Amino acid sequence: MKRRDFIKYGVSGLATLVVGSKMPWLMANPAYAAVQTQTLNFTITDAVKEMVTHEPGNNLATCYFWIYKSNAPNFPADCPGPQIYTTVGDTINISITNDLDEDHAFFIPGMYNSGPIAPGATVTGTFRVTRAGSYLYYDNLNAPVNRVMGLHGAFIVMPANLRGTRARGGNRLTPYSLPTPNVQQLFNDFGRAAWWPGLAWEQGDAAATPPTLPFRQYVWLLHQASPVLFEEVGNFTPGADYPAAAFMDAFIGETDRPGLPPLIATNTDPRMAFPLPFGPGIAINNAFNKKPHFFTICGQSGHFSHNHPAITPMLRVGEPCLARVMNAGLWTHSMHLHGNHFFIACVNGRVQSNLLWVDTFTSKSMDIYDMVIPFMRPPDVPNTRGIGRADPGLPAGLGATWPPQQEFAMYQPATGTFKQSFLNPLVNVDIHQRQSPLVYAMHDHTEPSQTAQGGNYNCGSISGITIIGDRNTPGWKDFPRDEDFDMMLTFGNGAPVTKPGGGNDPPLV
Ligand SMILES: [Cu+2]
Repeated sequence: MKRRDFIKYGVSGLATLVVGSKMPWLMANPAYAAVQTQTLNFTITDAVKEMVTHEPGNNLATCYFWIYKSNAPNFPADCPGPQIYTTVGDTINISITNDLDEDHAFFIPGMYNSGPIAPGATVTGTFRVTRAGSYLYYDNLNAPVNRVMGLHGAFIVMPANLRGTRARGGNRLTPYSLPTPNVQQLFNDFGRAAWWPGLAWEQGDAAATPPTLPFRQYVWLLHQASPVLFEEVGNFTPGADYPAAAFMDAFIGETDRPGLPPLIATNTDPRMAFPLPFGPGIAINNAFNKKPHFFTICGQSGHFSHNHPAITPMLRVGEPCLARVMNAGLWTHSMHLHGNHFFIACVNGRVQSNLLWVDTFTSKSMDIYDMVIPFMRPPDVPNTRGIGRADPGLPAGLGATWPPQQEFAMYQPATGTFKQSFLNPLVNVDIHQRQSPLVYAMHDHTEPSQTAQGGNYNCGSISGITIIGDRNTPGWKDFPRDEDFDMMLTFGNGAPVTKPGGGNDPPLV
């Protein structure tokens, strides 16, 4: 274990490498911190990352990782490695240096395999991108240890033909080189069919505030981390592989072993059981369980993923988007999105013929699926005529149910709820939160993933969708936003935001 880097947890752009010059829409979005390149110049190294929780005594929780670090461009160390966006037909040069003590590799299924890279060695190569879709790049040696230790990242391939992909005219772009007729129909219908008002997936709107980018897509790269087990692997005999079977048993095994802490869930972690001031406070020691303590999406969790504009789509009704879900870890997730059902367009490389329209889908270890989120008006808003149809309104005098005018002016808790500031105990702040825009969660029904270190509920694997406006309701293109929300939105879209009907929070008292 060398711990070359310390990674600070928090909101920053998702490090993104863009191969080629065909993705100006991606380069324009600062939430991705995208840099254009033809060469993946990585070092396989290690780092300690500050995690989402604090441990007793107010220490930062940390976790040790093995990582792919981009040298040129020089990106900050992080787990996962940088997102890589490419186009079919691109040629990519590779230079990978192994700076760790044992053999490692760089592997993209069906496209590139470095083979073992000895400690201190550098492997170079070139390969051509052949198939559109969502992929993981990862270290396939000593599986699954090296991958789960953090050596993985998202590899996204866009189709080469930007003018519709099923030959005959009028077809719109899908994310695939050979979409099934039903996938093609879905993407053709966005922005055209009466029930999908607004924009096609490939359409942007520069005049919107903030501007809407075309080809809206998000990566939800799922991972789980055990600071206890990962540190043990990092401290293992230099040059020797940590036994994979023992790693899996410690990480996801279900049997308790005599004399050892029960391997059930992270809430058996004695560090978190009775922290001061509720209990005696237990000193940090090495007897904690080796289960996952942290559950991340693109390396972030809780607030940091749910409010990250490159992870959680913040769009208007009529601005459909794609979320590419990939599970680099060993845990099974069951991910439930609120507000919209989504279409499962591709599962493990197979573009689907029968598009399931669901609100929950299961992701097992190494599963990759694409979900198309229509960004329709949430159908559970009372509506007797069907999805997207004109709203007959509430009983006399109560107005319409959509747009959600009640939420526009509602604060929860109510305005005037002052609490002592976390940052400055001498200051009270109004903690009210406007119920507009509309925030819907994606949470994982595999419940332990919703915590961190057995406590801190909602510091786990969450993202969601946020509906910031409506392209189909005259006069309500954008919903009111307060300035704290605009901070995120501006970060995610680059352009200064003029908020419609919003207001500043009251001054501190
Ligand atoms: Cu749910």
